[in-house]
Amino acid sequence: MIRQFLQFQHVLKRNTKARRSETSKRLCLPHSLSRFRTFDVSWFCLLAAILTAACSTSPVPAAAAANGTSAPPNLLVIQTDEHHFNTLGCYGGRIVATPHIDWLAENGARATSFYATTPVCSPSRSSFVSGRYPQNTPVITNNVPMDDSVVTFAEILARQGYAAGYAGKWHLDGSGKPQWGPEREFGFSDNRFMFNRGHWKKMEDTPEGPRVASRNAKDQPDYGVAGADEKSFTTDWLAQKAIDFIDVHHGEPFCYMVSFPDPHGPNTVRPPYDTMYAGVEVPIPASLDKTEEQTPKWGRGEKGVGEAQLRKIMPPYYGMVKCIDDNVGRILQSLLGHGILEKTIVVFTADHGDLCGEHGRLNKGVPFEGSAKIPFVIYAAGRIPPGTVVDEALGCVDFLPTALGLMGVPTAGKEEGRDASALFTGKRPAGWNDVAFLRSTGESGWLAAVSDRYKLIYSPQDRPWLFDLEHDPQELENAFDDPACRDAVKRLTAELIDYCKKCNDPRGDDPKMKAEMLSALE
Ligand SMILES: [Ca+2]
Repeated sequence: MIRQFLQFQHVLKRNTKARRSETSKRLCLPHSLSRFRTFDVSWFCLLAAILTAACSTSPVPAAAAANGTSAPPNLLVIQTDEHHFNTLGCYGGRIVATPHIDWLAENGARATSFYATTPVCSPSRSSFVSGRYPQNTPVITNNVPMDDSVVTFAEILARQGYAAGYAGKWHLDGSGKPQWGPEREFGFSDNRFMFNRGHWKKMEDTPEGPRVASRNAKDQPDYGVAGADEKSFTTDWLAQKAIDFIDVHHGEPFCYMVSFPDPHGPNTVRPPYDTMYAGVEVPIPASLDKTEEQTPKWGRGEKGVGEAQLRKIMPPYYGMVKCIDDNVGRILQSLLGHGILEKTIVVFTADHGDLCGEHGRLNKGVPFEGSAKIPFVIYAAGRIPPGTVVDEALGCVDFLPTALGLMGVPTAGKEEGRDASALFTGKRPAGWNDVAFLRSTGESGWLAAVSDRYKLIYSPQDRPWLFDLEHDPQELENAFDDPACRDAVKRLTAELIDYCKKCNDPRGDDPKMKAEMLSALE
């Protein structure tokens, strides 16, 4: 046990060092003593937590190896909302210590180019649960109800005998708000704690069922956080629902998704997280103030955000992330306590990002990295080698075929995403096509093809843009006309044309974009 603890310590130290170097290289975050102090305090807590876990249960990796892959694994998906990947340690974050999410990455896999198929809530979620592109679910923008014919991963697994449930924000049943336990379950048969919409902060259980505990003067639910504690704060309350489900179903195959509405605004969180990062030096993105020439037309028109506002709104955002990580720890501890962590595939991801000031913007909706790239961490003992890093571009649409591929369960055959499970198990197939497709909601109309290195965007508003993410990680220069990028432009354009045909994307018929695509092939 002590030997294993020392191994953990060694591995985590090595990864921390690598992360610091990666962070300064890729994200240009300024180093600050106060931030390291914050990290080091949490680091100490992390070691204590690991020691506790190591002493109270069997060693996870050894048990995983012994367990093999014969039994049907459980699937547990933890999703956040509007979450910038770089707030997590395993994605280079240095402000918030996220030992539990990092543990999943270090003992499983981390995807470094995983994208929201549409970087807006409802469409992204529809692709994630169905493996289909948003136009075919047909949730192309927020509040469109998902079609009855859509088959989710929960429905496929329920047909295989899995107990299935969901807690938290769903956003696929129209505009109802909060709308508890939507009638259409899509296979998540225990959806008592699913709500359609809203960023509620305080929940309660009543004899009539769950409800938002914070109420306005007219007794309507509101986003108030006053009085929320470790039981009623929404993140804690939802994590408890996941734990309750595990307590009931740990002896049979199960599939559960818990969808936290944080760290989406409002940027408020319960104590002690509300003041935990009050003194931290908020990094100011290099792209906060950029020229109009550096800004594609599809990236303009927002009111913008300044340094002072970022310094005010980011500390509670970090607090929300810390609360999420602590609750991921609680859920993992529950799996450990029942002896089923090694039998459970655990996924941590988000519906889309939050620019957090990058490109002078907040929120999402554009194809920039902070908006469209999301964390995707997956732990599957005995299936995914610890410390796996998948750099190939993937999207939400690829989740269902990939997860079921890892589980050895056939899909419904309606999916448009790809089974990328071989990338995660280290058996990279020869000739894997490194491309993911992204599309905007209707308002903007852009269409993008992304690889590990390049991002090509066509839009009705502007000429095509190409970002070379290796040479220009801040996405400030249009490399479309760079002769060195000619092959990348041609390849990604051909892929995009093919995708539009195969996946019924009407953007391929936009006269301006179509002409530009054909011209790029010449
Ligand atoms: Ca969202």
